[in-house]
Amino acid sequence: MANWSYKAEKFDTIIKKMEKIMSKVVLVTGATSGFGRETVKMFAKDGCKIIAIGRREERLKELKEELNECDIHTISLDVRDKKEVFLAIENLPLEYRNIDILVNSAGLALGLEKAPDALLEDWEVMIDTNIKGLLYITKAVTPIMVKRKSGYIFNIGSIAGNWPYEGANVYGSTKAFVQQFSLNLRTDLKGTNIRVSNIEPGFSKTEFSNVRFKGDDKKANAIYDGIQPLVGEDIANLIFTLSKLPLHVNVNTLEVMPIAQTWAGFALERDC
Ligand code: NDP
Ligand code: 8X3
Repeated sequence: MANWSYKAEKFDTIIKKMEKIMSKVVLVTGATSGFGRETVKMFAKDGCKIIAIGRREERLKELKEELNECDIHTISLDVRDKKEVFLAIENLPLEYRNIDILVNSAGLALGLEKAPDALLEDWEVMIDTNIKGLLYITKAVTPIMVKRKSGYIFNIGSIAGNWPYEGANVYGSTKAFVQQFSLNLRTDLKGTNIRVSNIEPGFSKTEFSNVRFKGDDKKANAIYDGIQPLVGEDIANLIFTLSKLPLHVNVNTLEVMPIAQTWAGFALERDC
């Protein structure tokens, strides 16, 4: 009897080891907050091995502690640092190297001033993060997927990439880039089995507005008064669901808004 339970235990250990080897590797940027953080949690709880990237070390530590049963490799990294991005991917621990899913969530908006009053420095930070940072990560990770002829890249675009609104100027333009890049990337990856989806969320409650209003939390919180926004979990859930679709199905773009949000229409200025 004792011998049987010993054998069953050993079998269980082997199965667990196999599951670990077989489990998917998911790399998430922007893992310290909002959509990225919830995406990490969802995939980690599904048994995936996670590479979580963000600048705030304390947040990464907290995430690792919260998911202490899961396999999480954290990297404190500024996606604008080209050299560091490539080094980080090159030096991944062996068991995290075969990245199956990439979620490019790191990004931000800075300011809501109209173009003439906006700060050029804010524009530069948005371009460097939302466009160049996303490109560095994608360029570093894609060859791994191409080599294995499999993978899924999720880019987080925005409704702001589709619809202009006052003060969105460069932020919206960076997201229009992300949309067009996603479509072109998919075109270039024809024949590799790599899927690419551009997720385009609308009004959502994360730390996005706190960052946009540069730490003015009162102003940031006020915009959610009386409105039920999307939350990080909603977007994580969509990413997770798409990742489970049959391998021959590619959702190119997915625009999603809370039910409370619609369009404002065109504006006309009379006698100008
Ligand atoms: P959050 O502010 O909650 O999260 C942004 C994440 O991006 C943080 O983890 C932050 O980490 C990371 N990040 C920002 N800059 C850098 C950088 N230079 N290097 C590495 N990481 C960086 O906002 P959201 O979760 O809402 O935003 C995620 C994405 O979703 C963004 O691309 C945003 O534009 C987009 N989006 C947001 C919407 C919203 O209304 N919330 C709607 C549509 C799209 P850290 O500061 O630790 O580096
Ligand atoms: C964020 C959504 O509408 O605030 O990308 O720009 S919006």
